[in-house]
Amino acid sequence: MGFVPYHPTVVPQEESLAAVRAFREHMDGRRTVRDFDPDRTVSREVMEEILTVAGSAPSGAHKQPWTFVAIESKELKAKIRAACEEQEKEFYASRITDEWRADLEPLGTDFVKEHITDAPWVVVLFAQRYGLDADGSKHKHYYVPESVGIAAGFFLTAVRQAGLCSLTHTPSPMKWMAEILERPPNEEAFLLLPVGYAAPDCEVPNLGRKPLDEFVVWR
Ligand code: IYR
Repeated sequence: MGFVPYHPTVVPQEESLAAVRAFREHMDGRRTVRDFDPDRTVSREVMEEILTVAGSAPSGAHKQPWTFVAIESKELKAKIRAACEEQEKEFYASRITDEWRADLEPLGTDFVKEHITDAPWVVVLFAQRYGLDADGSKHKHYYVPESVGIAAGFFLTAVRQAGLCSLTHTPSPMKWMAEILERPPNEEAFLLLPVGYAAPDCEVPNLGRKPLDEFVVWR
């Protein structure tokens, strides 16, 4: 591998504040969207850029322990939706606790998952618990949830930059996902991320975010 010189673009201190403030305002506008416009498509080219950003995330020992399955096929999306809804039906009917139900109430979620068939793309992010070469040999991956979580964050940020919306959906358990998508045994489904345009009549919960002094400690 070796080393190469690295000279990142230097932003002068006086421009730094305006630059990060503009980005902060842009990111402030990101919302989790559950109502997608089924009539607006997103090109594969746009998806490639978003996924390239996601794949640029740092990872344990640079193992890049993620696989993004980008699904456009209507049949496959319908199959995944049916499997998710079967799972979620059981969750909302019996597995959910009273406290959990109360916590989800303001978000208005239920077992119906239109977003999986309405969004033009559904990306399923898999975590590679270990590396598996074509010859069947295994090798170690490190800090897998941390690495895959960071890649998901990069993905959501790129989706926002592209003027699109997404949602982090975590049907659980999700063992069947690897079967539907024919993934190898080292891969475990981590997140389901629909991507598309918000429907014209889309609404989101009227929620705010914690102010800095509630989640930052300065020392
Ligand atoms: N996975 C379920 C329930 C759910 C759980 C949490 I925590 C949420 O923030 C939202 C939903 C579902 O997708 O409906």
